[in-house]
Amino acid sequence: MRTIALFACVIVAGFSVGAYAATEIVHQQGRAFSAESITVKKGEAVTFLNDDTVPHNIMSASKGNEFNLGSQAPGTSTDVSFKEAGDVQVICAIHPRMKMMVKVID
Ligand SMILES: [Cu+2]
Repeated sequence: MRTIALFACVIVAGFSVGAYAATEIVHQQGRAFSAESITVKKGEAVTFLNDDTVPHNIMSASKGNEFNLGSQAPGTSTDVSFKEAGDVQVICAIHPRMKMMVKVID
């Protein structure tokens, strides 16, 4: 159990250090996004990885950054790049509780 907790800390630390890495990875497990909010630079790609046991349908209706990945099967990932600066509300069309924010900066 202690090993698992330690491993989780390493992952969290890795995420904050890599806040401006070329590609952010957002996981979907337990019908939840792995982050409530991430910050990316304009034009940067975010990888949405479905590592859950059920399909998800990630989408956004935020102006300038609209996208809809359709049904995403477990074990698959899709890259999305954001074209406009601003706050992008990302949701899952299947699971209303799944919400996150992508903050796109210039
Ligand atoms: Cu979902």
